[in-house]
Amino acid sequence: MSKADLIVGLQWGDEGKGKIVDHMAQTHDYVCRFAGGHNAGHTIVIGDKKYALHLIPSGVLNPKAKNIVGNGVVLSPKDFIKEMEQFDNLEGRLFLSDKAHVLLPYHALIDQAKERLKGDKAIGTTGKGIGPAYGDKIARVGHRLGELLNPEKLTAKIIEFFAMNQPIFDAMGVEAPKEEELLAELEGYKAVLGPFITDTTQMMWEIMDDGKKILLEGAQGTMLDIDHGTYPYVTSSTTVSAGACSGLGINPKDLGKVTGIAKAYCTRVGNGPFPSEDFGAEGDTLRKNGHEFGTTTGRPRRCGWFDAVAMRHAVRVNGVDQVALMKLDVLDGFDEVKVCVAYEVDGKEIDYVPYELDDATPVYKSFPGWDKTEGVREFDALPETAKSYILALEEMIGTKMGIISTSPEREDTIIR
Ligand code: 2SA
Ligand code: MG
Repeated sequence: MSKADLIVGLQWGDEGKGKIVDHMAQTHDYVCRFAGGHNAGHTIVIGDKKYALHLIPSGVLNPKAKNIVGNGVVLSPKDFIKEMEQFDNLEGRLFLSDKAHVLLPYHALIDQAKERLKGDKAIGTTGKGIGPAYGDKIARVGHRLGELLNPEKLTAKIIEFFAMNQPIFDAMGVEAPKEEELLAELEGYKAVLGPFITDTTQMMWEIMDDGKKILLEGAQGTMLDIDHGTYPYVTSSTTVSAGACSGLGINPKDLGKVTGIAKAYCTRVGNGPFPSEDFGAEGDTLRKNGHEFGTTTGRPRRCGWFDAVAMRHAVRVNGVDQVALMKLDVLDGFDEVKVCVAYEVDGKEIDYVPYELDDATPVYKSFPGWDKTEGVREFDALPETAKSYILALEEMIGTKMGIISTSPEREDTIIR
């Protein structure tokens, strides 16, 4: 019987999970996605080839690994098929849950329409239709991948759904799909995806019973979690470790080592509170040095300092065993580095994440900067002030920084 190791984002996404998942995927038999959709995304460069992964698990780049997309995911057949085209050896290595919900083009149209209608209250979504697809699931009017195996029946259900809700769609300027076009589209999806659709819940139980090494790949981050993030400026899935259980059909006792991924500073894309955001030159330097532009949407990311308050919250919610601290090298060259160690809310200093972060102002502690950590592969070889920074972060969040990344290269990683 094996337990599944887990990787989760501890901030607002984009923490650099891709580098760690790719590294760990080399030593696991199965890599499984449990939440989110193609709003996730990271680029992997191997030799002279670049792969864009949004929903196919990162094990796809390890020929010996198999990949499971669990029931907690919302899957866009159109985008998934496009992503599959980068690989030619997926038979027998890729398994899609028959209970995963289908994200169709109209979900993206609804997402974009709702964001337009919200004006300055927009969430700043990726516009991929994630919220509307999960919305249909929760409202029990969604469609599951297993239904794709009967395109005629699914077409009839979708056409009926639009007919019943036409006034709402008219108000949003979303046109109903034409029946014949929709049928042809769904038949095309079935032809490609049909062979990969299976009961992945049973499969998870079997591979755990067989003692296989399993890696669960989180998407987005804790502060985007539908319950524990900065609601409503969140995504629509359970991005924290508990989501791996509901999103794959395994129980909490099946979870093994939880590795939380965090940047040595902090970013977020889209709207919503970000207490340690820096609006000045230092934020610009972080964006420039960190190449902080969204993988999925290309949007410039909002940049700021490491938030130890939100990190303590994330470490506890996820049950993190070790933190992988990413992009330490982006802080090279700063005279001083700041850490948000508390929030001031209504004139009071608090050290926890309150109901709302909108009015939280950061209380900073400053640390002496350093010249260069880029490419360092041993902890003891780091500049003294960089070591002090890391040890201080460990102290503040009460968790070991077992992995420290000092560049995008696989080898530039300190393991402690
Ligand atoms: P949505 O499209 O409904 O999920 O958007 C809701 C909010 O969640 C934010 N969001 C993200 N923010 C950062 N990174 C995202 N994806 C990463 C990428 C990958 C990852 O690099 O693409 O970290 O897994 C991501 N996805 C959603 C979005 O900006 C809204 O604020
Ligand atoms: Mg990313």
